[in-house]
Amino acid sequence: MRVFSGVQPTGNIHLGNYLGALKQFVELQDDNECIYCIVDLHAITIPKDPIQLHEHVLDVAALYMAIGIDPKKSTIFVQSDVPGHSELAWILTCSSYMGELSRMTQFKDKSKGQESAPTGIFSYPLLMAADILLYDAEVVPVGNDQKQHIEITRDLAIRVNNRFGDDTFVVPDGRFIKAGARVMSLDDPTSKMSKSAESEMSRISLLDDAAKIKKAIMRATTDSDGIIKYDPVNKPGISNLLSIYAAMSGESIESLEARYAGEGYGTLKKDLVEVVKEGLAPIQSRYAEIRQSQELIDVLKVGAEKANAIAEVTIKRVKEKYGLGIGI
Ligand code: ATP
Ligand code: LTN
Repeated sequence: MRVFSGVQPTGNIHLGNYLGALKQFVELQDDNECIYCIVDLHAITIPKDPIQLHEHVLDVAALYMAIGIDPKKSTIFVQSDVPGHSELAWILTCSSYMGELSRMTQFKDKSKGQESAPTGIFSYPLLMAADILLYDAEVVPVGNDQKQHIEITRDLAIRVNNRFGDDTFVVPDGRFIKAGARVMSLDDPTSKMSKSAESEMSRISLLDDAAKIKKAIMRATTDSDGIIKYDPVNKPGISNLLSIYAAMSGESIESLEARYAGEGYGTLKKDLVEVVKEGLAPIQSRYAEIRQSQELIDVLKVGAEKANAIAEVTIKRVKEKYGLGIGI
């Protein structure tokens, strides 16, 4: 199957992004044709410092490789290096409705009805649909928060296919992460771990050093009844730590509950610090090596060439359907 997904180059890639999305990217690459993108055009929907944006693009690319995405198996590239994304986004804009875009929860949350809401936030889903449809992707691994974006991508593909024929677009399916893979904030376990949360103690970023990992975990909010039990509704803090522990170590939550029965939260936290440190150490050392190597730039160049070769075929086909250009 052809798999496509993307991550925004916004820095602070955290355990939630890793366990919820990126780890799946690695697992899928053995049996599928995977294309992984760094979506810098999406990042500029909110103004970014150009130097920092460029650094973040390379950070994410290096992280992709450091977690195990193998450029020999998967295509890794930067969205703005393939002009087809912007081109198809415009064509899709002309097959979309103001109403359906206005109903997107991300737009409603971020625009809050203001006159000054950026147009890029409004048309964000069309660029995301273009990303996916450009590569005839069949499967799109993403977090649950992206469900609405996958739905509108499908609606657009079906709408265009109804007009021009089923050979225009492949209608993609989302592959959503399980509820347990949702990592919650460490200092407020009722909200999700997020890149944009102000408090550094709310998250563990993949590149955090040992001291920061220790501090964030040891300070993580828990309840006061002292019982180590997985119960996300009544005990969100300890449940979050158990699920991070399980995801990082491969041990089941039941087995952890049994092993820590009768122990205090401090013991569990101390052990979790070690598990997270050990889990991230190999990623961090690979990252340090890749981030400064020429190999990184070479991988992105080859990736952009491979992506362009696929994208050009789709753009030609779609332009023909719409009657655009002179067929060159
Ligand atoms: P923001 O701070 O803007 O909310 P984010 O941390 O949610 O950002 P994204 O770039 O929107 O990060 O997400 C990248 C991928 O990681 C998406 O597929 C998303 O669903 C997933 N993801 C993000 N946060 C979590 C989380 N806490 N648990 C599991 N998966 C997550
Ligand atoms: N909107 C996504 C990022 C994204 C994406 C994509 C994911 C942009 N284009 C195409 C999958 C496929 C996010 O915020 N996580």
